[in-house]
Parts: sequence; structure tokens; C-alpha cells
Amino acid sequence: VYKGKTILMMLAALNEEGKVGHSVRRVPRDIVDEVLVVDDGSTDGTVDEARAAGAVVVSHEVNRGVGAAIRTAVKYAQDNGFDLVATLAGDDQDRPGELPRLAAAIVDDGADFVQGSRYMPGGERQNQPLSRTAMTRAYSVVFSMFVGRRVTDATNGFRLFTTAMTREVNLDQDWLDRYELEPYILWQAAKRFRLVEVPVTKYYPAKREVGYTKMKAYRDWWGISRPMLLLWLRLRK
Ligand SMILES: Nc1nc2c(ncn2[C@@H]2O[C@H](COP(=O)(O)OP(=O)(O)OP(=O)(O)O)[C@@H](O)[C@H]2O)c(=O)[nH]1
Ligand SMILES: [Mg+2]
Repeated sequence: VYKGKTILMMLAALNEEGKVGHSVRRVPRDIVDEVLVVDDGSTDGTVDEARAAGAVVVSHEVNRGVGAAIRTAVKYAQDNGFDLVATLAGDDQDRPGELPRLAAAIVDDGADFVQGSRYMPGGERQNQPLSRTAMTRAYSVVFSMFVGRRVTDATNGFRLFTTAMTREVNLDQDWLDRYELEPYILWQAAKRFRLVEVPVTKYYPAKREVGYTKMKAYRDWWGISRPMLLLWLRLRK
């Protein structure tokens, strides 16, 4: 509970054994009421590790994608009466202890949707590959042009938003199942709600052998780009 608002923190996880447990244990439990890991057909020890760390785990039988996982968490928050939903990577690349900054933007400053940004003053990146900096910055410039306001880090998955807002956005669309849902909800937040960015930290593993991404370059960058085109052309809404 943060100043009277209950918080569900969700982590999407696909085969994150060795990382998800640490992510869950770093969640600030003084303000987070429940940690939900949405396992998406992992075939390693992700589920046991997340449970052992204190998370509630919901599993999709087969892999459906990050968007479907976030939708599962949003539904869970709606059904169980949580006021706020936080999303976080299950691969230990965020600093969950920064959540109070996001919560303050909603509870104290009246935002509906808070976007973490590694690129705002006060935001940080550690060991981020140059290709990631180039792609995420370029994406954010294009996204900003489409929505008509500056968003410095549009692809950042560390976010906090009100459950009330999710009731007014139609997330129940099959085309949002994979990487499309995150830009879709950010677009809606920018156009229709009070969107605020706050500085956060993003980590990348120092050793290259430790993988950091499940994204496949062409397929998934198209996935996160097409909502902009489809919404702008009004082929989807
Ligand atoms: N539930 C679910 N989670 C997924 C899926 N694909 C990836 N994830 C999780 O989503 C989180 C972020 O995925 P990544 O592919 O690392 O992407 P990212 O961390 O946002 O960005 P980079 O690390 O910069 O590539 C991780 O915790 C993954 O395990 C999926 O199909 N389903
Ligand atoms: Mg990652």
C-alpha cells in the first residue's frame, strides 16, 4: 500500500531461471501488496524460483507473449481490487526499489500512467549495448512524433498505472498478444490520459554470455513498431 493505494506488481517471465528469483526478492514489499509472475510456458525452473521468492505465479500453458501476460495481470488486478498495477521485467534489469518515484507521480501528482525513463535527468543505464541505446532512442523519437508529445523512453517496461485506466482501454484485442501491447497502452496513455515519465535505472549484464533479451531483431522490432502505424492510420483503435 502506498498512501492508501494497493499495488500489484507483475513480472513477465519466459525462461528466466537464475534471474526471476532475484527480481522478485528486490520488490519493495512495504508498498507492494502482491507480486505476480506471469510465466508464459517456461520450460526451466522459473516457476519454482518465483514461488520460492514469494511471488504468486500464474502460468499460461503455451507461450502467448508479453502482451498476453500483461493482460492476464491487468485482469487479475481488476478482479482482485488492486488500485495500481506495476509492470517490471522478470529478467532482473530494473531496480524495483525505485517504485516509490512512480507511485508518487500517481498518488501525489495525479498521473494515470507513469513511464519509467532511463533517459531523463536522474535516469541511468548500466552496461547498455550501443545497439540498444540507438534503437530505443530512435524508437522514442518516432513514437513522440506520432503521439505529439515528448516521450524519452517509450520502450521501457517499468511502468505503473491505475487499474481504473485499464478499464477504459480495450486491451482485449488478439493482435496485442506479443510486443504490441506495451506501445499500445502507452499511446493510449499519451493521447487520452495523464502520462508522466520518471527517471529509473536499467541494467544490462556485464558479461556478454549472460543473455538479456528474448527479442528477435526484425520480427519483434516490427511488433513494437506496428501499433504506431496502425493507430495513426486508424486501422485499429
Ligand atoms: N510472459 C512472457 N514474458 C516474456 C516473453 N518474452 C519475453 N518475456 C519476458 O519479458 C521480459 C523482458 O523481455 P526482454 O526480451 O528481455 O526485453 P526487455 O528486457 O524489455 O528489453 P531488452 O533487454 O533491452 O531486450 C523478460 O522478463 C522476459 O522473460 C513471453 O513471450 N511471455
Ligand atoms: Mg531484457
